[in-house]
Amino acid sequence: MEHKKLAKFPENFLWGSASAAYQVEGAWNEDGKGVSVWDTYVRIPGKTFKGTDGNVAVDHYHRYKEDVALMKAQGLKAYRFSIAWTRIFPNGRGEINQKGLQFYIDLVDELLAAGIEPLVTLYHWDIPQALQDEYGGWESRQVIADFVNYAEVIFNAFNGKVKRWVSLNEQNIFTAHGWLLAIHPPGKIDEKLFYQVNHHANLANAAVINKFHELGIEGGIGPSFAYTPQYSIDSDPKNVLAAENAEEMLSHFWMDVYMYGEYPIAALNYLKEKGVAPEFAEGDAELLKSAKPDHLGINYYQSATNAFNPVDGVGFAEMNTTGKKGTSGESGAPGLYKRVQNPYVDRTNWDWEIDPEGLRIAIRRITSRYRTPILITENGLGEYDKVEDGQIHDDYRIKYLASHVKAIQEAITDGATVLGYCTWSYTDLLSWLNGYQKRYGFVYVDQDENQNGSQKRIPKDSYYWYKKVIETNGEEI
Ligand code: BGP
Repeated sequence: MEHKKLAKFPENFLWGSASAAYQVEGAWNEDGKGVSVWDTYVRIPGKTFKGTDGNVAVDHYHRYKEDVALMKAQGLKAYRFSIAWTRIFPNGRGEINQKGLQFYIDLVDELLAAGIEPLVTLYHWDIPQALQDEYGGWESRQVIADFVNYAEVIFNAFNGKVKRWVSLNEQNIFTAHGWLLAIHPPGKIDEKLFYQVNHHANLANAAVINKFHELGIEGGIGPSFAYTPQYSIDSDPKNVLAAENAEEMLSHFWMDVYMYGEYPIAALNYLKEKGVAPEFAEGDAELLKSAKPDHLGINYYQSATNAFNPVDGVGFAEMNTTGKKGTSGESGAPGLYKRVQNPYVDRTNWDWEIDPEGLRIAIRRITSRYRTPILITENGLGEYDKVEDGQIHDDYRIKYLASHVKAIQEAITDGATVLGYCTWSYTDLLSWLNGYQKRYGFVYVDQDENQNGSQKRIPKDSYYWYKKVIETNGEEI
């Protein structure tokens, strides 16, 4: 649809930016914090780019006041961050670690005093190692009760102060990477277990949403899904079906459960045929149906293009974690789809396709299938940045972000409800597998890929660009 004139962004639109505890905080063993699965995983040789870890990360734990001051000067309206479960309950449950909780109380108060709305993610991948050791973490249903118990403490501590919540961040990524591809903790390859783990995460998500509503917490909650809209390479029906398969298995498989409380028919049928479908216990179906997210969080980075993949076709391939363009292999799911290069879009140095139109398509598809308010909880460009005379001229990032903001505006003009936009990320931070050389921030952090540097903060050109966007409520992009 071509519009003669684009709608204005809503008055209270949340112009935000995001981070996650493990990627920014550091202080990995301070003030009583317990060990998370990521603290353990990064210590296994060969798992992350150049062995990078979040021991110090970008030292946000000690520098949060400086970071919030930068946000305030920029005029940021919202800051999305996650709480480390291991700071609250070092062993996953039991006695509250007051010092750990205090860090987040201070952070939230600092944000509120600066006029910035805190958006809190309950879980951004860092489950306590103690729970992993005790019962396999997400592999056991026991995790549901422990997660709800942890969340309840957080809800009560911030009721009235935090209005928008994210339950689970990118369940599709942490489960697939952890139990299917063995590139995130606990590093397993077990398809049946993967679907079961994912089912437990669905139940935990539903239970936490219900708890939030039961407690009558002010505001709204929903999961953040990593949505990659799937395209077909052309109009050959075989390829179109491959794209449908990908959308069903990679998108609806999660979002239908969040929004309808049911797995999509063709996907579940396929898993049953293969003998890997999740086992339902009594009450599971009802629990999934009963939870109603108030919004759906979307992390959007790219689209994906598909072609037919026979049963003996390509499977998973190495990912490009080195930043050498063109080094990612061809990957797919045999008998379902194969990911191919889209000739119409460019790619980043990490081979992520740059497709702003894809964000409009994503919002449109979600709006039409689920009719829910959408919160863009992540979107951004990971690139190399260079300091020149004390400045960072990241015009490529501005171009990326501006085109995505425009896509959101077009989607709003199409009739979608979008509550806000959080860029990834506020400061530069640890990219899980790609280390510190892949930068996303508005604020440069002086730390090289070998983790050497002063941690000095320098606002990039994109910082000033976003300041203007916020000031004009998106009139000037
Ligand atoms: C999302 C995660 C973020 C962040 C981002 C960028 O999947 O929610 O935590 O890391 O992607 O990804 P990467 O760091 O791999 O470039």
